[in-house]
Amino acid sequence: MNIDKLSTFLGKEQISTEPSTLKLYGKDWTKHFTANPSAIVFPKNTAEVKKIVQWAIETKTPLVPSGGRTGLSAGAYATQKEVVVSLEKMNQILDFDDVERTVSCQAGVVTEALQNYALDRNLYYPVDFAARGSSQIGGNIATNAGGIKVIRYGLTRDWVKGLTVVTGKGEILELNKSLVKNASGYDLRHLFIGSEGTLGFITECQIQLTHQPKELKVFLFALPQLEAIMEVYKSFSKNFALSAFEMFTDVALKYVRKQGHVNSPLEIDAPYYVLVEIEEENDSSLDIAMELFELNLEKGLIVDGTLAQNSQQAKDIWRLREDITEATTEYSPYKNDVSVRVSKVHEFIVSMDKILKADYPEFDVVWFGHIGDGNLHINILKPQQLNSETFMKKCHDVDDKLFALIEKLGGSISAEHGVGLVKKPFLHHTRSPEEIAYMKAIKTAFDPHQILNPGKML
Ligand code: 2HG
Ligand code: ZN
Repeated sequence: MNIDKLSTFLGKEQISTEPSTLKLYGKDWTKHFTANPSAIVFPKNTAEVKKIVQWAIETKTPLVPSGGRTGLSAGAYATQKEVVVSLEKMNQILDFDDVERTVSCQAGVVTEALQNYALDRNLYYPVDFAARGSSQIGGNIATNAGGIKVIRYGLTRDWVKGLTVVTGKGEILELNKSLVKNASGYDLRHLFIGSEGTLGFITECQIQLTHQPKELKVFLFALPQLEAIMEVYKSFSKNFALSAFEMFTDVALKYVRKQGHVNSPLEIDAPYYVLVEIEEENDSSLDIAMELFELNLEKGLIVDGTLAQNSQQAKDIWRLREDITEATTEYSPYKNDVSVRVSKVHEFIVSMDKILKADYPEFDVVWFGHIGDGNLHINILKPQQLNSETFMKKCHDVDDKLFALIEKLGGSISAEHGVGLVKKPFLHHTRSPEEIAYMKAIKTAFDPHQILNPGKML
């Protein structure tokens, strides 16, 4: 069997065909797919990844790169007997450069470990999201992960100074080598960021760290109507470089409350909630924020609100937003993760609300997201008695309308979760035929044997 040849360069403990391991590593957090890998391998360094790719070329074996498996677009699923290459044993932080404040890591370093490494040096890695405890930096780079601080700190892309990759031809490339300035032609590093494992394996990276923010203040506001969301956003973003502006609905809150871990600190229930986080940059920051809160209350744009008085209260407010995914996962949600430019958010949410109300009257629809950067998550919960196939068909019927709206507004069918298998049929709503043709040509240049994550994205 082909797989036996792997043991000529990998240890026994680095290869598994155990059914329970196949099941676990053959998938990510996406629902409605079935894992079916033929083996899982666990390389320990770039040289081993290179050998695995060479073996895959020789044996014509498709490979699926796998990180923390927290993806939500099935980008890390092996459904066709592929060999899954888990980077989890490549979890070492290799070096810290205290002149540049950059850190070199292997791809399997967990996001939270990197954040803590930065904190230990009085520094900050600002890309953050609820899956921080499991997601890995390589996967974050492969999907250009966003999360809750994009509005202030940008995406993963903005923090990657250099990459080591193994292409589909089995070559090792060192891209950008941590340079700040480098005008020597195409920046191939950026092709690999967000490539979802279709061009090569990201094995090591250099990540920029930054200074820690000053004290963060967290508000939770209850809003009486849809129209208030962007009005409140405008009033706060005019006065502050916001570090987060997140929204969720009463339906989302209902599921988080049901879990029983955390409750709303507000006295009044409302259809919409926003979480606003600001950095207390100077002595008057908090006064200005409180004045804005009052003003919005007077205008009726906010009906209730609270400011976290300590870090525990701030954490609890954040949990109301961050726990939504976990609180709804048992309902096998069908997920959309869409974006429009920020100035179109209002038009988008008003039209989207109409579509959802008209087309999903029988389903619980949970919507929430990073509305300050134009990204909305729409989760349709599957009623228990409905089978997966019928449910998915209904979801796709509505997708047509939703994506037509996205296309009209010049938005994206995937803001931060990636294309994977889930959004592949809809890519044309966001990318022109010419763009898709260039994407395919780029894929072929780096992976001429089509062994890397075949069937994903394109
Ligand atoms: C979040 O923003 C994640 O919490 C997950 O991107 C979103 O579950 C989702 O749809
Ligand atoms: Zn998100």
